Amino acid sequence: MSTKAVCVIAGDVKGVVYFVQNGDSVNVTGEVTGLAPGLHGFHVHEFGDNTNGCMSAGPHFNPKNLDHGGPTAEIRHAGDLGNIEADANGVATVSISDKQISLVGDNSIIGRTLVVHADVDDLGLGGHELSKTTGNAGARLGCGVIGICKL
Ligand SMILES: [Cu+2]
Ligand SMILES: [Zn+2]
Repeated sequence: MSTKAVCVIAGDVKGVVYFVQNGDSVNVTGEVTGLAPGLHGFHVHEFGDNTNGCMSAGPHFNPKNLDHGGPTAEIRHAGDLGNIEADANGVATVSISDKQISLVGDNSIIGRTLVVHADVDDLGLGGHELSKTTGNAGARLGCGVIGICKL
């Protein structure tokens, strides 16, 4: 049983994000650089496949087959971690605690892909045709596969 994972984000933006299982929560911490200032959608996507860049990571990780939502919504994809916010220097500090993702069991995100988007995730509330599937978060700027890391 692994309780710690890491993702190296590559692409038009760069970053390193750690995942640590803490009881029934996962603490997500790290930094992403090279972003435009402001909010950017931040999700775990279904597949750990980057053969065609971030596109082959597939849709949001959604083991319960629900609509897209915000991280605190009851109806959401497991992979819906909301937004990260980049400062004026384009640096986003990640600090999230989430109970829908896990590093063990059916909702494990090990071997899946973490994606950072160009645009804000509307958390399912934007009324756009994509709001209920992707939050209309736009292009995939960077991504990486979530892998087991040393404790
Ligand atoms: Cu995404
Ligand atoms: Zn989603």
